[in-house]
Amino acid sequence: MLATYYRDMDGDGFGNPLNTTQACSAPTGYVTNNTDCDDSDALEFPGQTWYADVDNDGYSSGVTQISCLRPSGHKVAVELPRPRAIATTTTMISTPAPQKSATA
Ligand SMILES: [Ca+2]
Ligand SMILES: [Ca+2]
Repeated sequence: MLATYYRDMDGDGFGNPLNTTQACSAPTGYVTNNTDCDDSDALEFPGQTWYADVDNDGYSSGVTQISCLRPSGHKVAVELPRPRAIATTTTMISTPAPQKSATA
C-alpha cells in the first residue's frame, strides 16, 4: 500500500511538507515526518533549543528559546565554542560513592 513520504534534504529527520513522494516504504532521503520549517538547514527543526548570543562572543547569556527557525542572535549548543556557557542547564547524574574495601 502506498504511503506519502516527505523529502529530508538536510538529514535532520524532519521532512519537507512541500516535497513528497508516494512509495510502499520510505525511499532513501525521505521520512514520514513533514514538520521541517527549513529543509536546507539541519540545525533548524521543530523543538530545537537556541541559546542567545547576541554579541556573538561564544558565550550564551543563558537565555534559551525553543523554535524551529533560528531566532536572530541565537546559536545551538554545538555552535558555542565555550561549553561553560551552557553547563548551567546541565544536570549532573550522581554516581554512588565507591564502596570501601574491607581489606584496605
Ligand atoms: Ca529535514
Ligand atoms: Ca531542517
